Amino acid sequence: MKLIVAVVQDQDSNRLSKALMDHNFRTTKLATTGGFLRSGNTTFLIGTEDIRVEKALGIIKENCRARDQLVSPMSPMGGNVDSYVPKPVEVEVGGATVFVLPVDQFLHF
Ligand code: 2BA
Repeated sequence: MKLIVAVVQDQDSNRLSKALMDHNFRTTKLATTGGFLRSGNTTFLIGTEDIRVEKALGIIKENCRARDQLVSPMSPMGGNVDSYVPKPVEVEVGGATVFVLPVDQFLHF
């Protein structure tokens, strides 16, 4: 058994949730925050048999897309400084960041 941990953008989370459910995957959604942008994203926990991992990854890939997001860099002094007008820079936020972990034990009481 494997645990798939997938960090996705909030905009894709409902569609992904529905697609996974339509294919009988069990999921848990966590409201999370990206360390870099400090904005909300969604983390899915998906426990599944080894033979279904590729299917789950395919569904994640199909339902999540990369988007460009503008970020205002902090001043070199840290925080906001009146004379410092930061120029926003664009970063591409990926469709999904996925980790596949082995599961030692799965208990369901
Ligand atoms: P954030 O940490 O908010 O990062 C959002 C996007 O900002 C990243 O997209 C990347 O394009 C950019 N970025 C992140 N750190 C950067 C840095 N030090 N310098 C320049 N640009 C940087 P993604 O790579 O697609 O990541 C999307 C979200 O997935 C991340 O949101 C974070 O919540 C999660 N994530 C990505 N890699 C991770 C990892 N190795 N471990 C845990 N979570 C991760």
